[in-house]
Amino acid sequence: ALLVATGLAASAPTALAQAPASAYAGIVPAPVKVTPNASATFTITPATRIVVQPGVETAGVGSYLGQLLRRPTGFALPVTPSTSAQANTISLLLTGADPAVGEQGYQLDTTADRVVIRATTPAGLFAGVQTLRQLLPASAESARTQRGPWTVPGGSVLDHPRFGYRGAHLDVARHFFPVETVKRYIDEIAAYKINTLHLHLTDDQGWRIEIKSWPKLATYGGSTQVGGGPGGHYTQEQYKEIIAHAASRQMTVIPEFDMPGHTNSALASYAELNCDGVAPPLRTDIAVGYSSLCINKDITYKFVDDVVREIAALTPGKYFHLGGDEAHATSDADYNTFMTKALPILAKHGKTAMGWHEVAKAKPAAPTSTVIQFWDTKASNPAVAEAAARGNKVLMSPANKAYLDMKYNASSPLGLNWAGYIEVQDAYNWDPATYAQGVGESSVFGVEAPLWSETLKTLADIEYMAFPRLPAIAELGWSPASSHNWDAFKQRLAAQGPRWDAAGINYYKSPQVPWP
Ligand code: TNX
Repeated sequence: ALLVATGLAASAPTALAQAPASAYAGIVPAPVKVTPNASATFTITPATRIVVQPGVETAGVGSYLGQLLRRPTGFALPVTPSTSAQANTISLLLTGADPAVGEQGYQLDTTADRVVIRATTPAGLFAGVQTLRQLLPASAESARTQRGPWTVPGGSVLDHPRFGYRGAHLDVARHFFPVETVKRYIDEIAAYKINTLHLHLTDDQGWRIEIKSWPKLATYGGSTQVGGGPGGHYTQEQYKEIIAHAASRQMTVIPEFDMPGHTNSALASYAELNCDGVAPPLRTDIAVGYSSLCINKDITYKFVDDVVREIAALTPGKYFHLGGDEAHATSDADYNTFMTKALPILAKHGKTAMGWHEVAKAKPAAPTSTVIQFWDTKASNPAVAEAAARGNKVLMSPANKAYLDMKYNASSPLGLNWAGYIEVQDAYNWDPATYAQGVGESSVFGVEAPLWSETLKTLADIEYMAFPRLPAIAELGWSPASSHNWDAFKQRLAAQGPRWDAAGINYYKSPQVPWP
């Protein structure tokens, strides 16, 4: 049955095409429970208001929803505080939600005269708003005024995530991306209920954030990038701006400072950080595994302390990522020494450590609070399994499934292929709770889709690699394991295409997906 059975149907075929009858069947990530009611349709009109509960907490989500809908509709959509839902409103309430929604879920009920989203937290309301977006016609994603009608098919959704952590990682070190690009990526991935942005802020080719006690890190260490371009860095004010923008999208930022390897940009900036006291040249190639901090110099730990202290003070989130990957120029003994000294520095500054899975091999073992990020291409990684057995949580980012920088196929114009080609179905067809041996559901912290930027220079490049694979990873993180089904997913994904077209997102039109 067509849910947009309005009088305009005959004269407005595009509106019809943009609002599929099965809007509830096209939601990504798939909700836990959906109950469409084909006999009711709510329509946003010039008189529609957004209701938020009095107090600041829901107001932020209400004003975000207003910003989203004002541009395509051209309506005023005032945000008004009230304690209850009313006619011709979209209401965001922190009362009355089914307890099953937990801390991040929501309930969304659409009847002929109102839409009500209920949750126990602003994050839950925000997730409900993302589902509401996908029930509107695709033209609701346009930055310019469209004609509507702005219908929301009647029905109810009860929804909550499988994993509390659903992340995306962005490498701003190999190529630097300006604040506006990062903000836009945040907006795009928030639509798929990603709640964490892991920013890879330093690597051999560039140091991308101001450290006031070591100023040359950014001004010199950030002055180039892969291929020799001018690079760049964020001031601390700009970093705060990124964090604030992420927070407005209910997203937490995790800063990564990759150590002790992947540190050429720091070593090039300060000669005293090198064991031989000689600064190497800046690097613009894409080799890995050749650089190491000098493990036996005291100044190394002064450097780590200063960086962690300055960044921890600006970072509201609990986690701080210390990298730890591919330290091929650091001996095992030195790696152990480094982690033994560096991990307590994070704790001293109030942060909990995350590290790439090499950290699982450190001796003595990293504290069980350390989150291990699995990036292997093999399911068997004994050190990670042992860490899980000790009680460490594991963040799942297998490189041959979740790496958004891998090419889709041999003719992909962007990307690398060291972990293989990853078509959309490959990105989707794995289970975070059974993929790594010895890492069961209760050990899984969540899922994350890394995007390394050796070959990526622009927002359009980022979008092309992330869409449609990021929504596939997002669904693995959010939707119940029982809903996992490629044939159903590819249909849901197809329904996103017109939204990305309307939003101007540059996506890969995979032949595996039946785009409309
Ligand atoms: C491996 S995976 C790396 C990165 C590269 C990436 C490229 C990991 C923890 N390290 O340094 O950018 O491959 O795909």
